[in-house]
This record gives sequence, C-alpha cells and structure tokens, in this order.
Amino acid sequence: MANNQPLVAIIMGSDSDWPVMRNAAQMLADFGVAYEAKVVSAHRTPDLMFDFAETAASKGIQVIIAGAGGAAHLPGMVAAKTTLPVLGVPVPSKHLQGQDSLLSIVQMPKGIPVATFAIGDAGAANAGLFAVSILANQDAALSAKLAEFRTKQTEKVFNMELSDKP
Ligand code: RP5
Repeated sequence: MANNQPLVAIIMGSDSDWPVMRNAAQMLADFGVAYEAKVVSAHRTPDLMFDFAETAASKGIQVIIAGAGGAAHLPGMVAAKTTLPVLGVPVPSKHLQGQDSLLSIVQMPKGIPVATFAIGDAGAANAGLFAVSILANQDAALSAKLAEFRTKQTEKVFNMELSDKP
C-alpha cells in the first residue's frame, strides 16, 4: 500500500477477543494491507459502535471485520449502520465454546448481510484473507500476492511428509 490509510477496520467487543482477532490482523500485515484494530462493544459502548459504523466509509475504510463472543450482536448491528462489507468472526465463549457467537452472527434477517466465518483463530485468519480478496479486486499487486500465497500453500501440502509410518 502506498500510504498508511487503514482500508480495513478490525473491531471486537472486548480486549479478551484480541488473541483470536489478532489472526486477522496478522494476515493483513502479511499482505501489507493497512488496518486499524480497536475495541467497540455493541452492549457496553453502543453509541461508540453507531459512531464507528456511520463514519467508517467516510474515513476510507473499505471492509470491516467484526469479532465478538457470546450474544454477539456487534457484526449485525454494525452492518445495520453501514453498507460496507462486514465480515463477522465468532469468538469462542467460555460456556458454549462460541456456538452461541456463531448463531448470533450467522442468522441475520434478510436485508442486512454479514459474511460469517468459522469460530476462532481460523475464522479470524480467513476473514483477513477474505478482506484481502475484496481489496484485490481493485489492486493488481495485491491480487498477485494472493495468487502467490495460494501457490505456496499448495506447494506446502505437496511437500508434506508423514513420519513414523508403521
Ligand atoms: C463480548 O463479550 C465480547 O466480544 C467478548 O467475546 C465477550 C466477553 O467479554 P469480556 O467479559 O471478556 O470483556 O462482548
């Protein structure tokens, strides 16, 4: 990227979500995509959430990755206040291991879409990759990096060797 203007915003309901959501940030960093990451809670800071969602596009954000656990309203409520693509990441919760988060995020009513990813680290990493895919539509250099990433990943699988075969 030519400058540091964040193109992706990673938001999460609590700093306790960061170890999971950091996987999205790492993916964006690996691809050189400028991002911002911050805590915005649907339940604890609803006014901040509305302000964030209403102003994100005008600040140059193109994709929002929103992670939350438990009764995870954050991605859906943010999507209700912006037409930017919102990628929802269910964060594992203490008692229901993130199944509550998944169902809260995935089951959106018709008209307000949230792209929902897997629970936990893989979901956060894939949300980062998906954001890269969206941005790569308008960025040939990023598109080439994404193709290279896939090629390397494929090669890695081809080179996998199983040890200790009986
Ligand atoms: C949600 O509640 C957050 O997204 C987090 O996953 C969950 C628990 O938050 P803490 O009690 O750890 O702050 O809002």
